[in-house]
Amino acid sequence: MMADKKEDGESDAAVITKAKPKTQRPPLYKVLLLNDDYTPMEFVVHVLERFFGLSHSQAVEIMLTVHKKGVAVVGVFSYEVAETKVAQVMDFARRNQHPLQCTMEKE
Ligand code: TYC
Repeated sequence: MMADKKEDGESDAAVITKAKPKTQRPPLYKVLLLNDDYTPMEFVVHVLERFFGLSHSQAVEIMLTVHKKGVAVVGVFSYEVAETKVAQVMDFARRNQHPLQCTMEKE
């Protein structure tokens, strides 16, 4: 074979392969608050401050978004944290006899 004759399928194109380590991040979950016609606005604001650590103005803003649009994302958390927040909100609403609904969904 001649010195620089290529074998079948061989080319001069440079192939650069970089090992890309695939870091596995745990999936995140959005916690959603749903609107209803009965839960008082102040109660929702209190829930957002108490369980999500929001400032009063942030809490009012999100409550109003839910009130107008029907739903809003309150925060994004790991599965366990999201599950705990949903349980805390649902339990607190139930104990205060408000129909407030809080759910989570995979991001
Ligand atoms: N719509 C309710 C009212 O008019 C207020 C409200 C806001 C309820 C947000 C639930 O997630 C909610 N009193």
